[in-house]
Amino acid sequence: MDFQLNRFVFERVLNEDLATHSVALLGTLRPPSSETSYAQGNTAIVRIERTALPSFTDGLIATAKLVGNTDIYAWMVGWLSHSENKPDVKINVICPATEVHIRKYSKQQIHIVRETPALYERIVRPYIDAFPASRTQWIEEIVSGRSEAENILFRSPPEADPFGFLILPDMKWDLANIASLYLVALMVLPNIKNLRDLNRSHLPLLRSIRREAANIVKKRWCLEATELRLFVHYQPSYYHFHVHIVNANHTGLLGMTVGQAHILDDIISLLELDDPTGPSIFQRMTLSYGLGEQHGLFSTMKAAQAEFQESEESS
Ligand code: M7G
Repeated sequence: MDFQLNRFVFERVLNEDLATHSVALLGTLRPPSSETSYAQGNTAIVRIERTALPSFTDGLIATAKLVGNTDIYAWMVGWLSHSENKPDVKINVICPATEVHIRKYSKQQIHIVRETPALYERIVRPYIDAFPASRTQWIEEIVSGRSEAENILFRSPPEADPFGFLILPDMKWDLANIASLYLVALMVLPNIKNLRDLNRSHLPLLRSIRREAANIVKKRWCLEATELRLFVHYQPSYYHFHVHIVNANHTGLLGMTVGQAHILDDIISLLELDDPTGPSIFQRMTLSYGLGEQHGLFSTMKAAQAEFQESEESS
């Protein structure tokens, strides 16, 4: 095929995939000269995909603009060359980064582990309790109004306590592109640490997060409630209850992996069906999820998996 990109006449976007940074365009190919024409038609599809960034980016970013910052975290957009166009990259900076951050962002193999309620009590709860308060200082900064105050989209009234929450843009979002809209609902108080702590008494809170998230995106960005994917991570990075609120079409994100992301609607439904008298379903069930080899829970949880193999072999 004789093809030069400058002969492509754009007609419409067929698809845009934010996860692979690719776009598929439909158009036509102008013939090289007025005399020639294409016997079999000139409809053309052009798919453009961003190539991998060089591993050493020093000097690569020509300009960067701060989007937001809280505590040790800052996020910005950047341009690879000096231009007025949309930014080329999104940049996150953590400084000073802790050992936990370094491990989280290092390349690693994932293993699926099963966490029974007994393993939660023996291994996971002590792990969570050992985190210093500084780990969630950024949440304290936001809740107290010292950071990101201008970005708060919803704050529940004081009478909502102890189940008050606020909704604001997540630092994963560039605040510009609705296709990648990403908000987070953060509990005001640190009394719910994770999925395992949820019980039927939290149903009004969870329904209220679902309702307010839908109200906000409708009012601000004209998105329907059905265009949102609300989910909770287990294991999360931060043990202070929060809900991820993401454009339903923004798929393929790492944090949406099966096992890690629990859709809020299912959590609500499980609690609605739960036995109101005993311990909650999330205290009784075995939860399975992927753990990277660098995760602080990895060695103990991996060693504990041998117990399952033994009981399966004997049954
Ligand atoms: P998570 O499930 O604990 O961990 O979610 P993850 O980072 O592995 O997804 C915490 C969520 O809070 C994530 O979506 C973060 O991007 C977001 N987040 C983290 N920090 C430190 C900030 C922050 O300082 N500001 C805002 N707005 N969001 C944050």
